[in-house]
Amino acid sequence: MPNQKIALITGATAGIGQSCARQFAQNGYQLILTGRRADRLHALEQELSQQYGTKTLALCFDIRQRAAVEQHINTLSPEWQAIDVLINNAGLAQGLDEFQNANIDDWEVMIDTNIKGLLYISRLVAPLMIKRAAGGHIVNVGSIAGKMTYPKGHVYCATKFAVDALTQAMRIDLLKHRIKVSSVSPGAAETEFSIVRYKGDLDKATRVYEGYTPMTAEDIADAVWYIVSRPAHLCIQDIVLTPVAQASAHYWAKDADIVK
Ligand code: NDP
Ligand code: 8X3
Repeated sequence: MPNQKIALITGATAGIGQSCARQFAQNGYQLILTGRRADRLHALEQELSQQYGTKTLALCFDIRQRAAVEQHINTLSPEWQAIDVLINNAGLAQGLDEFQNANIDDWEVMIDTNIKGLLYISRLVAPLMIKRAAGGHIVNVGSIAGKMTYPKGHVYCATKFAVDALTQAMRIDLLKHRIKVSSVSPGAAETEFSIVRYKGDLDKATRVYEGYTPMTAEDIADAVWYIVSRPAHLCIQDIVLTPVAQASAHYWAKDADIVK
C-alpha cells in the first residue's frame, strides 16, 4: 500500500465511526475498521471498496475484551501496522437513571467500553506509531458530557471527562514523538446512540431529537477530518460542536422556543 495513509477507526459499524470511515475513504485512506457486528463491517468494507477503491481490514471484536484487542492488534501484518491515524470512537451510554437507582451493570459497560477499551487499543497503537517515527494522530471522541455533567448523566459523563483527561495526558507524553492527540466533543447527534442508551426503546430514542435539528454523524466526521487534515505544524486540541439549538448540556432553544 505505498503512499497511502492508514486510519484505524473503532466503532465503525454505525453512526460517527461509520461516517468517519466514509470520510477517510473518500480522502484516499486505507482503513482498519473495528466493531462487534461483522455483517455491518463487511457491508461497509464492500461499499467503500466499490465506491472509492478503499482497501479495508475489518476486525471484529469487543473492545472491552483486552485479550481480543491484543490478539487483533498484535497480529497485524507489517503493512497494516503502519497506522497514521487512530480514531477512538467506539463508545456508548447505557441507561439514563438517577444515580441512586442506576444499574451497576450499565456502569461497568460504559467504563469498560469508553475508558478501558480506548486505553487498551491506544496503548497498543501508540508504540506502533512511535516505532515508525513518522508522527501520527490520535483523535478521541469525547462529548459535551465530558465538559459538564447533567441530570442522570453521572457515569456516562464521568467516562467522557476521563476521555478529556486522557486526551490531554496522552498529548503530553506523545509530544516528543510528534504524535498529535486531539478530541472532538459533540453535543446531540442523531445516530444509534439514543437507541442504545434506552436499550432499544425507539419511542424514547426518537423523542431525544424532536423539536430541533440535531447534528448528523457526517457533521462529526467532518470535524474529525478537519482535525486530521491540518498542516503538520498544527494541532487542533479539541472541537466542541453542538446543534444550533443547543448552547450547552443544559441550555436548549428548540423550535418552539424561538422568539418570532
Ligand atoms: P452509535 O451507537 O451509532 O455507534 C457506536 C459504535 O460503537 C458502534 O459502531 C458500535 O459497534 C461501537 N461499540 C460500542 N460498544 C462496543 C464494544 N464493546 N466493542 C466494540 N465496539 C463497540 O453511536 P455514536 O456514533 O453516536 O457514538 C460514537 C461515539 O460518539 C461514542 O463514543 C459516543 O459516546 C460519542 N458521542 C455521541 C454523541 C451523540 O449524540 N450521538 C455525542 C457525543 C459523543 P458494535 O455495536 O458493532 O460493536
Ligand atoms: C452524547 C451527548 O448530551 O447525550 O455524548 O451526553 S449527550
